[in-house]
Amino acid sequence: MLDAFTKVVAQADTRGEYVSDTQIDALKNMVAEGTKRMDVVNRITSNSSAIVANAARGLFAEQPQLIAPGGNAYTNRRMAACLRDMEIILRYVTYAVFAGDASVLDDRCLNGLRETYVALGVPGSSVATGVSKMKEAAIAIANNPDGVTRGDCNSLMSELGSYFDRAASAVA
Ligand code: PEB
Repeated sequence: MLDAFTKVVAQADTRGEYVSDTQIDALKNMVAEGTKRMDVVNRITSNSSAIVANAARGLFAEQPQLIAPGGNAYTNRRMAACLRDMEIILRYVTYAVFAGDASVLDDRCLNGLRETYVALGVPGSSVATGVSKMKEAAIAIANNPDGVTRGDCNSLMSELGSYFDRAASAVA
């Protein structure tokens, strides 16, 4: 598992080089802008139940076959497993934003997830739809200007979005 700093070190070490000025500048910027990142993690974390529940509701409204008899979220056991999976994915996305690096998400959550869903007969494309609904909700919450000092959050929001996209495309 890497973060933005250890990744730069690992890459430099592979080439046998010192950390470059460009990389130092990028990391300096990340530190300077660090409060925004922590705010994003905090906001998503404290709204995680609503993000998961609303995304699941939206998914089942669009794909009612999932909750119909025989569907992949039919019976409370499968419904619980589905909500839990979405919560797990959201949690790993918050770790990736926190670390500024996708490797924790890749290694501990997404690696082999598609194969798991194939083996279980769970439709990966439906999971991907649920993840993209969490993406919309999480960005709306993280990018809400109320109650914070207004700043430019565009690159942070696109980074956040990219982790959800990564999760969705890993299972779709
Ligand atoms: C991945 N999900 C399920 C299982 C596993 C995962 C390993 C099998 C074991 C179990 O049932 O608990 N576990 C999960 C994950 C990590 C992990 C992400 C990462 C670290 O360790 N059903 C739907 C939706 C979708 C869904 C499309 C969006 O209709 C999910 C939610 N996952 C779902 C369901 C099951 C499951 C298991 C229904 C149960 C399948 C079954 O037993 O029939």
